[in-house]
Amino acid sequence: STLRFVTTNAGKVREAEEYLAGLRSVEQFDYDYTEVQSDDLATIAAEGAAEAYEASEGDAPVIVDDAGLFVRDLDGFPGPYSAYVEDTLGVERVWELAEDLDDRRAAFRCVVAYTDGETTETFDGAVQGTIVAPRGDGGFGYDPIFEHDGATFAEMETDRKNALSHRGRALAKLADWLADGDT
Ligand code: ITT
Ligand code: NA
Repeated sequence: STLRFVTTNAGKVREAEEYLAGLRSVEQFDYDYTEVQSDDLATIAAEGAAEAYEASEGDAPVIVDDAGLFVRDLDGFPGPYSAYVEDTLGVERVWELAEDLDDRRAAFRCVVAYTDGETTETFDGAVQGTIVAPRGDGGFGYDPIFEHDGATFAEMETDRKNALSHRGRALAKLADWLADGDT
């Protein structure tokens, strides 16, 4: 069966397709849901999923993924504003802001919300890393400035990023939950 991934971001869809291969087929539903004002990714994702399910044909479950990059010594900036900051300042400028910090530790966080119109569930994931000067041309978004275990996410193949990443961890929980429901 099919899951509709509600997102404007094709990079997220590629990762979910690889992760859920064999369990569900994933198709992109390119719909820009309302991001409610909240600093809680789970609230944003769950409300987005409910709205998108209503806007969809309603014949397949939907998932929404809300993610962000949280730099510790910038008080969690850009956090829930990560998409806006990528579009306005850009990734290079976020690196320049972090460059002057003594401690450049950061985390990616992600919440995947699932709804089939009756049941709604959220699954979260996080990964710790360090902000570095941009390297690599894979991935998307902030991947070139996020280093984990000596490589940036933009230097990794999708399956390696998926095995470590915030999204991979959230998708693993979703996959377990879907597999339980199938048995
Ligand atoms: P949708 O809301 O349509 O899904 P988006 O790209 O706006 O697409 P988010 O609001 O979840 O998605 O993304 C917040 C920001 O974080 C955005 O700038 C993304 O590029 C970035 N981001 C999310 N996941 C990422 C990842 O795995 N690697 C690098 N950057 C990521
Ligand atoms: Na978004």
